[in-house]
Amino acid sequence: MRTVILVLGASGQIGTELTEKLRLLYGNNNVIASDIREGNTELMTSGPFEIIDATDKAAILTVIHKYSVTQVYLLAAMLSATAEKMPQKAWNLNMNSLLAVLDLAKEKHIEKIYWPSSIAVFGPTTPKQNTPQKTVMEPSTVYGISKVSGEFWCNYYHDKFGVDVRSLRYPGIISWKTKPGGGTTDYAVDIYFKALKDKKYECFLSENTTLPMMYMNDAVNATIQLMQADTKDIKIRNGYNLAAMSFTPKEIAAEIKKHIPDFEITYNPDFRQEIADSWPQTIDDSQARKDWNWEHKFDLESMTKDILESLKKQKK
Ligand code: AKB
Repeated sequence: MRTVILVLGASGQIGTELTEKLRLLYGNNNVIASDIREGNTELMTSGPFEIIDATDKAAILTVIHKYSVTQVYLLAAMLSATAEKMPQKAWNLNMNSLLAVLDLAKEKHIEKIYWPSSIAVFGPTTPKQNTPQKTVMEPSTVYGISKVSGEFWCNYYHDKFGVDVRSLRYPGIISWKTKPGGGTTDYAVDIYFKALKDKKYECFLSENTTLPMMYMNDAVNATIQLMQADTKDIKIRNGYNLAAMSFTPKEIAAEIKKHIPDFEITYNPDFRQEIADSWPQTIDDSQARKDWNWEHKFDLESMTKDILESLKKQKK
C-alpha cells in the first residue's frame, strides 16, 4: 500500500524541515505540502504544494481525494505567546483543524494522523522536575488549554472510533532553517541569529529560566519514528512526553560564547516569563524510549556547534 502524506502547516518552523525529510523518505510526489500561505521556494518546487486553511475540512478533503492521501501531519497551530494575545483565534485554529482531521479519519478518508502536543499541556501545579508521562495537567495558557483539550480529543477518537492518531509533547524546538513565530521558547532560536549578526542579544526570559528544549533534527526524527512505529507499540494516544536537553538563557549564552567570545547577553523579561514559569523544567520521556525506542542525539554543545556552523556556511 502506497503512503501519500499531506502536511498541513508545511511552511512553518517544523513543517518545513519535516516535509523535506518526508520527501526524502517517501518520494517528492508522495508528500503534499500545504499551508495557508506560500512557503520557501524549495518547499513549493520540490513536490506538490497546495494552499489550504487547516480549519477547512472540505478543502482538506478535496486535496485528500486529488492525491489519494493516506496520512495527514497537522502542524498548523498558533503558539503560546501569540495565543495569549488572540485567544479566540488560537482556539479556533488549534481546535477546529484537529477536529476536522480527526473526523476525516473517523470517516475513513485517511488512515493515520500526526498531531503535535506540547509541554504547554502542563501548568504551575505539575511537578517541574522530571515531569512524568501521567501527571497533573492544569495549563494556565490559552495554547496549553488547546493542547490539553486536543490530547483528550485524540484519545477519544482513538478509543471510540479506532482512529490511528499519534502525538508528541514537543519541548521548545530549536532550528536554523526556518524561524518559529509566537512561541515562548523562541528565544533559543533568535539568540543564534543575533549572536552571529550583532554579537549581542536581549533575552525576554530571565537568566535562570530552565526549559526543556530539542534540536530540530531530533524532533523531525522522533516524529517520523513515532509515525512509522508498529501500532502495537503505541501505548499512548494523547501525547508522548519527549525530551533531549534542558537549559537556561545563561547556559545557552555561555555555550555560544565558546564560539563567539565577545557575545553578550542581557535580560529584559516580558509577559512570556510567566508562561515559561508555568512549564516544567525537565521531562521524563522514558515511556517513549521504552515503547518505540526513542533516543535523542543532540545536546546543547553539539546543537550549538551544528547551528553556528550551518548558519556561517549559509551566509557564504
Ligand atoms: C511555544 O513556546 O509556544 C512552543 C511550545 C513549547 O510548544 N515552542
